[in-house]
Amino acid sequence: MAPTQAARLATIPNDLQSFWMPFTANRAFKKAPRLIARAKDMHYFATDGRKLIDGTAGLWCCNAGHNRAPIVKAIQEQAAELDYAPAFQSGHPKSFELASRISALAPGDLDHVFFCNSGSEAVDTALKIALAYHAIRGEASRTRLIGRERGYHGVGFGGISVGGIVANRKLFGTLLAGVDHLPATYNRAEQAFTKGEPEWGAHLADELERIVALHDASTIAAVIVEPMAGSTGVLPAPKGYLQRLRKICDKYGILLIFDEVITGFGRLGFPFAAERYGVLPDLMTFAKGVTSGTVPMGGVVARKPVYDAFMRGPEHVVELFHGYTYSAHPLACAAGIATLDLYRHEKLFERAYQLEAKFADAAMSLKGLPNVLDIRTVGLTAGIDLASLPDGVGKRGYAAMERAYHNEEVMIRIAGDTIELTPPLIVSENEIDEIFDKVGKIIKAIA
Ligand code: PXG
Repeated sequence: MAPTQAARLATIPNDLQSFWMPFTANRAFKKAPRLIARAKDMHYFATDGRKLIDGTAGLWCCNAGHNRAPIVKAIQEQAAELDYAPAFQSGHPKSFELASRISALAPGDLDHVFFCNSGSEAVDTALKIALAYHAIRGEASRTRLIGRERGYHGVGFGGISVGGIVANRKLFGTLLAGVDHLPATYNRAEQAFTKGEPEWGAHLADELERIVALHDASTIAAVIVEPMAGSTGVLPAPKGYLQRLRKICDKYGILLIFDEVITGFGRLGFPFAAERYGVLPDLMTFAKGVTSGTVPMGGVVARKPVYDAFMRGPEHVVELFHGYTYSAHPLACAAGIATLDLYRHEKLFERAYQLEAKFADAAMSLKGLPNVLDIRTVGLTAGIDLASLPDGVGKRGYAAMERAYHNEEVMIRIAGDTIELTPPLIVSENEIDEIFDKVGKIIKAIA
């Protein structure tokens, strides 16, 4: 007999098979699950009660730490007051408040905020705004988008097209047409064991000149880069690189997009990396830290001239045919406002700035351990490259992650055989030492 509806709705907590987990080795995970039940401040608690220190702010998003009372309260109150309101042709006050707060925080005339629900959506939104911007100004031939090798811009078709990670691209067809890529900025021989921005590599921005010469500026809409490539192993921009990219974009009328999904909201000791580097992009994406990971939210901040270019024609007509059901969702807006308040009250961006040197020293203390090929740091972020095992790229990294969860009680991220550490900005000096001590033990154990 078929199960009743009630039986089908009942929870079946011990079945791991139904959930096709994202970016996860499903079979290995389901044999030895790494389950998390709750979290508080700097810690996760496993389902068996063990307390793990969070070395990664979730997935680079919980910048204020976990389950912070003011954010939780704001979300709870918002859910009780207004669960949902359409953002198309109507609005709720907190969406305007949060947009004003973000534009005040963003440098220069990055003054207009378009909301979506994730970093991937933010990237696709930014790319679409760039294309439409040129089209409405009568330069519809500017359709080409330029990304970068080793770039990560989420998993939408736009994002994987401009992104530069082969595994994220190779099975998904022809992607967007008319995309080209700058070379990655990482070179181990020139940059190994650099704290902060490497001296070597600014000249790689000049590759954009080569791309312009090949395609002609009249066909190029935008260049998108992460100021610090996070997902591919923490690759800070070389000194002067972003400045050079800005200059070349200006020379040819190409829009510059900074993907600040990771670097936004304090990760590099500033509200946005654009400020750290003194370079103003035309469009800037954000997500993750805007709500400290509590409610999904992403967005794009546009400079005034970009926004103004759209604000013409008959006033009853929609200016940009783009948006999501959950753009500016009330829960996300409430969470965002409370998160920005918390960042300000606890001076968490300044805290990240002040802890940067300590964090870099702690990371570099692992130099010389077995298989450590390079360590890179910037802000409260570190990437540690380990030599791959002869029988498979990523196997040593996987072993590190398993050991971290099961034995050392620390949450780490891996990208292949690179360990990434990006703790919440509330991390204390002692906790920085604790995290790197544990990672040191793991590296020795899997040697
Ligand atoms: N742009 C950048 C620069 C990102 O880092 C995205 C876009 C996409 O965001 P969403 O919200 O769609 O996932 C990201 C996401 C990791 C890791 O450990 C990094 C991300 C996501 C999950 C894991 O490297 N970055």
